[in-house]
Amino acid sequence: MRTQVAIIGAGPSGLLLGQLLHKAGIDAVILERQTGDYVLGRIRAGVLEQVAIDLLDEAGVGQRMHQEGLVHGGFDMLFKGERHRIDMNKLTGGKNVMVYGQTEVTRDLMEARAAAGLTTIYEAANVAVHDFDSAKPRVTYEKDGKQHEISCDFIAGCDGFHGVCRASAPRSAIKEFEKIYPFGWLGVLSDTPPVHEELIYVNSPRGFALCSQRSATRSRYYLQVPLTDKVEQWSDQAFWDELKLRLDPEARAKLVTGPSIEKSIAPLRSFVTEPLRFGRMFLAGDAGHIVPPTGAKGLNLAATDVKYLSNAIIEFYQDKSEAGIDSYSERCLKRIWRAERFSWWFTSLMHNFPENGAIGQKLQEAELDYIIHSEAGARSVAENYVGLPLDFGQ
Ligand code: RFL
Ligand code: PHB
Repeated sequence: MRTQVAIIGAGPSGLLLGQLLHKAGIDAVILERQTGDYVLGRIRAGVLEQVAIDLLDEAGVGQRMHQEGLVHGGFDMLFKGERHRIDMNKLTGGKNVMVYGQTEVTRDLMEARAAAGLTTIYEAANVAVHDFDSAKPRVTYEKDGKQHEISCDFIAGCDGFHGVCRASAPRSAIKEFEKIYPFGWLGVLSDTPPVHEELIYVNSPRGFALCSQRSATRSRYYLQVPLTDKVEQWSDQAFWDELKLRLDPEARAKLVTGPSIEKSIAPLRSFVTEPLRFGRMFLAGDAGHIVPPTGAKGLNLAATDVKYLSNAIIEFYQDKSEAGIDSYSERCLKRIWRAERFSWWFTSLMHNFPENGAIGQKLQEAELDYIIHSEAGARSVAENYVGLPLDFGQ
């Protein structure tokens, strides 16, 4: 088989890239290791920045998002038992975020791809990338016991943190930066009304908690837990009991509990690969970087990578220019490091680090107190949370 762009991975990065290339008349094939249902079953991101919203619109898949997504102009920070609102909208001159689950984004993209009759090969086993240091890259894979090969002009590594593309880059050409946090997030999804109309980020001496949501009837909650905890150890009742202990009295009284429909533990890490280009292979999204989820930046960063990558590939075919592909890595990395800094800082501020002792908790509370009483402090949080403008620092 021959295509212009072989995209590895049918997560949000790969699907969005496929859609944007299709709009520009560029042919792409997507190879995905899992089934479509498996991809849709992964409960992940919930918050979209304006940049991601605009891009989904550009890809022609924004209709349901605008109908069902919830526009949020602020969020609460809870510490020392009291809640304080960060009015993002006011502090950023009118910017908001949209609460719309990654599952829904993925579903919209999958449906658009199917409607356009574009090729996605699910359950592609042993995907391998070859000759990306030449003008004739190839991808091989197995499907239904048969070996297949795709020749292409470019390979887009949209295959997440555990993917094959980054792992295939020459070790001498790649630098990796990593921080692993000593805790994870235990997440529960439940068909219960959210405890509050906006998100609540909680700093408590018992550990971080987050009250998020997917709709007026579906909630998503998270608890900081030790990395040694196993999800089987956490009954629904134990989860709700612990969440209540981390909330303020009003939220505790209002919290509606119910059976979990999904429960999982995610480790937290900060990770960046440099560069994001290896000849004719590019990394985009979680394949190139991971942020801890505290700032809700992962999916949004993936969307900006894809925006830069699709523009670069379109420029290559339409204008016969390599300027975009040459600057792809550097452009993305600037934005990635800014989001890495914010996600690391927000994680450090909101979580319990037992190794920092009682003084650590007091210092976090003093910093939180500064943020909510200083317009400059609050604005800094707000402008990062809604997402820095694409031309920031240019
Ligand atoms: P994905 O979603 O991991 O998709 C990669 C796809 O590649 C496939 N794959 C392969 N296919 C073929 N051959 C191989 N060898 C392959 N290896 C892997 C995989 O099966 C998969 O389908 O990466 P992508 O597309 O770059 O998307 C990134 C986002 O998923 C991620 O950044 C976000 O989910 C992060 N994140 C959040 N981001 C936000 O912007 N806002 C949030 O509120 C937010 N909350 C979260 C999050 C991530 C979380 N977890 C579980 C890590 C909350 C959590 C709990
Ligand atoms: C979510 O709803 O899954 C979510 C929201 C905000 C975050 C992380 C995750 O910072």
